[in-house]
Amino acid sequence: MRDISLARMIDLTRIADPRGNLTFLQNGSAELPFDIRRVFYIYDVPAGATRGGHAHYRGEELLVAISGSFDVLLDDSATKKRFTLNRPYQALYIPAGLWREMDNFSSGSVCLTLSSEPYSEDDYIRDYDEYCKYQLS
Ligand code: T46
Repeated sequence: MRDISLARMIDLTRIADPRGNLTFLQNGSAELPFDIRRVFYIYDVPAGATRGGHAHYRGEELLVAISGSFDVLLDDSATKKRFTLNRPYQALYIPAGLWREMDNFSSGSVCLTLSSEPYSEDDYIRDYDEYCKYQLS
């Protein structure tokens, strides 16, 4: 059973500056739970759209709302927890094995995702019933 309590918000380093603030992430930093092997971002999300609807067998992720806001609903088949991401200096850590759905994207929002794995469709569970069986295995 992969437990939802392992998911958490992480405060990232923020370098405040009158010219504008700066946040960085690099492998080896204490705040990073894994080494980054892939980066992708989701943008131009239409109002009312929902994304996600899957779990990963191996992939761990950090999600950051680098612009705007959106919600992430995590589910371990026993417990659900909703997180609102709306700060570019906060990341949601999603360990492997949790079901996730994303909604409430604000206009102009951008979801930056850092992943511990390269892309592979084999790492996805996209059927919720299958996911619940996996959680019992
Ligand atoms: C996740 C959430 C937060 C690729 O070819 N390479 C990639 O690295 C990714 C992420 C996706 N794709 C392809 C696979 C699909 O044909 O892009 C298409 C859309 O992917 P998907 O429907 O999985 O997108 P989301 O927004 O539902 O989920 C994505 C990530 O897939 C997932 O890992 O946790 O963002």
